[in-house]
Amino acid sequence: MKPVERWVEEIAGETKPDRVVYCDGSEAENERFIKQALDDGTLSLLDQKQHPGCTLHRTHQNDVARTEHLTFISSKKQEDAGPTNNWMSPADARARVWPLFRGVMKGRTMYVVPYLLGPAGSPFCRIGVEVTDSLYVVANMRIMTRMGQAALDELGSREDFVPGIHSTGDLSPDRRFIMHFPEERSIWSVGSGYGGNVLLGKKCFALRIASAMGRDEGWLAEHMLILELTLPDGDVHYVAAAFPSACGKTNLAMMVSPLEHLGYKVRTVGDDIAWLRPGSDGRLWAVNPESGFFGVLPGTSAATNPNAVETFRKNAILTNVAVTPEGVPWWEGKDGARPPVLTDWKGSPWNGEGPAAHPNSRFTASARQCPSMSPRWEDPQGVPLSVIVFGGRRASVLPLVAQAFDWENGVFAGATIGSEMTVAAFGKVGTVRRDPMAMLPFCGYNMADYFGHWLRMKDRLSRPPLMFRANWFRRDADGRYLWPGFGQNIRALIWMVERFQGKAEARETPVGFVPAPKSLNLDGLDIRDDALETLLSVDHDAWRHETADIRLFFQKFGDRLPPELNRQLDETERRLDRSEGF
Ligand code: OXD
Ligand code: MN
Repeated sequence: MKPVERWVEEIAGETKPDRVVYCDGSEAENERFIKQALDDGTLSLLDQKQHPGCTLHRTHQNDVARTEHLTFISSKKQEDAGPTNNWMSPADARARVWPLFRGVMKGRTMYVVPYLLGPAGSPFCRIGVEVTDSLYVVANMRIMTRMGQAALDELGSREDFVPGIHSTGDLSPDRRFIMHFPEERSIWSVGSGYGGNVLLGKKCFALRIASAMGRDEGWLAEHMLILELTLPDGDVHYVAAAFPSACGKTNLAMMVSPLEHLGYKVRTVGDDIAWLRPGSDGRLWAVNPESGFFGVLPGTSAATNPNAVETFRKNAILTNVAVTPEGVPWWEGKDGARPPVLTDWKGSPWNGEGPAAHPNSRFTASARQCPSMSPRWEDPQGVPLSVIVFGGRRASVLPLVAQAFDWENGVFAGATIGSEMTVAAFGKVGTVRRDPMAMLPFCGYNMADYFGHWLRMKDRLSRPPLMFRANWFRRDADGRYLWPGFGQNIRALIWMVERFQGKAEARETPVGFVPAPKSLNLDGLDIRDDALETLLSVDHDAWRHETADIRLFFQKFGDRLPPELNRQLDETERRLDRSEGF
């Protein structure tokens, strides 16, 4: 018996499914599963003329987003999970959570989903096996990962797969747990049917478990999009960018270049997760471990993201959208007029109160259907990075773009990035939630050690990418956005890449290099000079508050924080003092 079969038998012995089905990922199998899911109501068909092969799924109303407070890192020692993660000891996990799996699959089928993260045969490639009692999970994993026979072939008799156990359980939030065991590299998820909690290849493996693997093996698992930017001279560059959830990563990754006629082309490599490793050439190489998108629908239209619209036009799973009586999906911000009659995301007639689609409604669609994919998106070697961006959503303080002085200063920039709370998030509106490298909910170990890992990476990079802060969300005194965003963000990306080439001019500020006057390509863009000035300005008073707030944030990590980061903070304050009035 192969190790994977032994493990499956053991889990089936505990969860007691009526039957066990190994998934091969084939077209025929998928058709069978979809038919079954349509019959049992897990999925329903959308209008097949406009959306061939597309289905709708509604989650339970109390189960519509990732539940960070029910997500745990279960390392032997609490300090190894660190101050930013919820921790439960492995013994408590056994005692409190494991009993929820006992007999939970009685009357259900247990599907065994073998999958690869990263292209088969790539040095980046890793293997996972998820067992689940949800056909919705199987159908999504088939799109999001390289699932089925290819993974079984790669697996052979190996033991080094990441096992993940998922059961929808009874969907009670009181019995919902998303557990990660970074030391033994395994995952348990119970009581949820929402994507981010149950597609165990995504946040659970590709970020939380993979970040711990990366620490031990000398690479990085990051919450980053990857895009390809081609310049008019034919030079091709790759950019990885970390932004907290809901900052438009998918839109940036799939951007349509408004400067394509001038030879500036953008193509997509990934929209959410990047695995990064130093190459023998001293550059940092990146791969997208996923093979599909699980993107937010509200606000997605032909105007904001035409490549996404084309990607989910067919063979997609739409979750928690509204529908017309004909089964045409609808969400706030979709193209065209709002249809007069809608069934809302809960399945009730929409009465005009509140959003018709859930604000976190999603599409799951294959990257192969995305018109903007780069020909290199599945390159087994990955793509070499010229630029790393750390983004935040800030109405003030952060300039549009600022280049870090060096690697250490770049790690400091990433470690201190944050977003202002919006009404949609918990906490006080306007206060800043620090979200280092956009990994706050996704780092599988102590973030202080994670910063140290980032710092040490430099020793293996003789040609490191340049690092930048970016902020598309700066506003004027009346609350209006100063920067047009979306495709126009390419102008900041061009400047970053031209810095890497040693071409673009910069002006030094206490918090990094910002574009010198006229060094940003603003061709055809209507933007006022004073808006541009504010976008590129460094407000000393605001930055003093910022550094004080960062100091408080760093204190959370105690002695474990690498001393380089406090040194960077001190130096930032000294530069602010020295350049008073500048
Ligand atoms: C996501 C997230 O779903 O970051 O990608 O929340
Ligand atoms: Mn994400």
